[in-house]
Amino acid sequence: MRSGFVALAGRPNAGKSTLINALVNEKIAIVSPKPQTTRSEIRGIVNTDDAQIIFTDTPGIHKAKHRLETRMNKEAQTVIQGVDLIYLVTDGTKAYGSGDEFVLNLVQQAGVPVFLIFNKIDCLPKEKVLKNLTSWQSRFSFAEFFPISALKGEHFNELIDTTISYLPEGDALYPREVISDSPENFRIAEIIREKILYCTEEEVPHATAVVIERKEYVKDGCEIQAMILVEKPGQKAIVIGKQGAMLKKIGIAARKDIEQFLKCHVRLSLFVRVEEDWRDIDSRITQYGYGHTDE
Ligand SMILES: Nc1nc2c(ncn2[C@@H]2O[C@H](COP(=O)(O)OP(=O)(O)OP(=O)(O)O)[C@@H](O)[C@H]2O)c(=O)[nH]1
Ligand SMILES: [Mg+2]
Repeated sequence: MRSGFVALAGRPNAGKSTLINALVNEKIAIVSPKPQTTRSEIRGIVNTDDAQIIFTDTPGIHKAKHRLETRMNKEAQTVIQGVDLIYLVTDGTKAYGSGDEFVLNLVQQAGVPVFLIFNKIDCLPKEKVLKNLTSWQSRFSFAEFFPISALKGEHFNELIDTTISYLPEGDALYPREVISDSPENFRIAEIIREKILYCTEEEVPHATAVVIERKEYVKDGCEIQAMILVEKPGQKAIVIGKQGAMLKKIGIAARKDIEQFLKCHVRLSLFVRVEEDWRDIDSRITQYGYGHTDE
């Protein structure tokens, strides 16, 4: 039996969360076209007959502007330092840049094997894939290269088998039925945040936090009350929309996904509150459950 930890690290928007969802075959991490979607580590567990792989999705590493972002980067760096193997996930459609170099340096410091996961190849002709891969090859002695499409989710058997061959001998750390250890309320809050990421633009999605204030299972389903925190009154107006239209749209989309997740009927009430500059207030960031905490 082999078991071990694998970090999915890389720049924002590379497809790390899409990949972890595909690997565990369940949507455990939210995904969006906007960078900095993931704010905290998310574990996903894959079991085979003779192995257990504990994958950890991490926030995309980027130049931080707020305390929240510094803590997101720290979260990724802390995860990288504690694993047996790293998947450096990269968007194959983008040219190698200084952001990649920064991430590569961090990954190198971990001193464990690194797989280059060259993602989004469904968007690239084969010749381009080879050309872009070559430009990565010279920069670091990657243990393995895997050109993939996390979105299409095909050909993961070889990736899983090779990954297991790099893990140490050891017992399973999680019971076989556990796919993720994220708390239920966090997953629900994240689903709501994902809908906000899709429905709003510019600074609004990044300035948003979601907290579950009440959740009660009743005989015909589940009643949930969630608070959406934003930083400015103008952002609150946008999230609520004209006559509440935006909040309604977010609520309908979120409820559908939460019902699928909880497998029961859901009554979802959303509220919006301004919490000025929360992204620079440590106690708030901790309270909302984002980023690395030193405590
Ligand atoms: N075409 C294509 N799009 C992809 C693929 N993988 C991910 N995407 C898209 O890329 C965008 C970002 O995906 P995420 O999985 O949220 O990326 P991430 O690396 O987790 O991003 P952060 O959480 O911000 O660090 C989404 O719009 C995905 O649908 C892929 O293989 N092909
Ligand atoms: Mg992500």
